[in-house]
Amino acid sequence: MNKINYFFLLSLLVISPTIYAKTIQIDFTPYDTYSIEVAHIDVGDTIEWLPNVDHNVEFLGGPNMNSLPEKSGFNSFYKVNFDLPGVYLYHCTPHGNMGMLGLVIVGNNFHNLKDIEKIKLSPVGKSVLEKLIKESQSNL
Ligand SMILES: [Cu+2]
Repeated sequence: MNKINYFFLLSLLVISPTIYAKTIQIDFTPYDTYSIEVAHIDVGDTIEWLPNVDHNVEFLGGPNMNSLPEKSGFNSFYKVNFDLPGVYLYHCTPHGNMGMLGLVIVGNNFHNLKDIEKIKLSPVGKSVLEKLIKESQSNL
């Protein structure tokens, strides 16, 4: 292999994770819900939540409970890159008690689902979480 081909292959190896990683956007509906309530993504993908004056994103659980993404501000772009496979649960700080929740399933991996189910929520929140978990598993 000549030198030019070698560097070409090497650069392909370095940049390919960036090429294949996807970004999806989540907006807010007029009904105080996230436009995508159950997001299935691959390890390395990014989610962007669009700015909204009334809503934000606050993570309640994930595969590493000691290192959850920081809570977002209101009316600001928020983006999280997901490097760990597993289930993430988030809510909107002021509307979480009304069931404004979202799930992110990274790499089709449910190993920490039991921990997510143990997270303390309002009765409405619990019922929405149950619904979202069912939905997340029927989409497989
Ligand atoms: Cu909200």
